[in-house]
Amino acid sequence: MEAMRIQETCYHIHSLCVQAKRILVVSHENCGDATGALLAFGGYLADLGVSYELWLPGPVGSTVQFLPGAVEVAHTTLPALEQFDMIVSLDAADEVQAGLENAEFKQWQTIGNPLVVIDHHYTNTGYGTVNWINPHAAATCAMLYDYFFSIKQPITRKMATCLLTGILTDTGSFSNAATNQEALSAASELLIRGAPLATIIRHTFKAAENLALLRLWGRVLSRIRYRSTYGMAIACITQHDLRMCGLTENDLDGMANVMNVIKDIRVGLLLTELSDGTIKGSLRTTRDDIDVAQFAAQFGGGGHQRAAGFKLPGRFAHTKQGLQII
Ligand SMILES: [Mn+2]
Repeated sequence: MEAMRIQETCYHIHSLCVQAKRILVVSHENCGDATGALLAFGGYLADLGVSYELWLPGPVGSTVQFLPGAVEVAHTTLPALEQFDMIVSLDAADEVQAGLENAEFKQWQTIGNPLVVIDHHYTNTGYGTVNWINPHAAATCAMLYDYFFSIKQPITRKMATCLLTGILTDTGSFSNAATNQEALSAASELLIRGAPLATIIRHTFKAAENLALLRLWGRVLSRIRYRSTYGMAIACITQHDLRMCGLTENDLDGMANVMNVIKDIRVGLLLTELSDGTIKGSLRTTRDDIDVAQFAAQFGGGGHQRAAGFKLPGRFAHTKQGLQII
């Protein structure tokens, strides 16, 4: 029954894509799954011959710039929405994450054009006119694999590369709890279609071999504090740290996973000071009995049970008590 419903949803989304004149595809910034899903969907629309534009609210992260088509992705201001009669939002739990929260978007929504949301965050607000939300999926890229399979869309080598990257990054190379049989099976099919596993791993998981990142890790790890009341380890990255290591915010994809290697903590929290005057909080846990998405929601954020995040206005300042958010 469930499989039937997914099949119907896929056909419905496919028919909307075929009928559209020009589609805007959006996702959230700095994540392998988001960028992978965006580019794979672009490959599919190109194959359909539908006019489209790919857009992210920020630049493509440095670890996924190798993906085919990454240079095509626009990331400055949101394109004028009047030129699109359909929007597809991938891997973004709400309009803000997708970068769609402006007044023009509110206006666009009143026209009644389709807004298709495909996502696996269980905190997804269902902000589309068509919502396909599967919190059991390992990655949005795993859902898109099902989508292409359902509508019998051939998956090219380029699309397979993008999809496998999303599955690998969201499952931490099949090491975290998001890993499931469907993800492994999809990965196996994507390898058959030519996805270069070794290349993807080299770009997305060997970042620590980069000397600048190792230096940053050194600074961050040396400052980790432990709050025994909450069983929480807290680390922070300041703009000063980034400057000292010659890095930018876009080099930090996957950094929060460092918190996962600490044994015997309940939650890891990485606070990153961003150049736009906000602090980004990234929460990780390896435990089944803790839901970090609920924690993030208290600060207006969201995510998954084991990985979530939020953003708050603020910056770090040195005080007598050490680094504090002001
Ligand atoms: Mn994802």
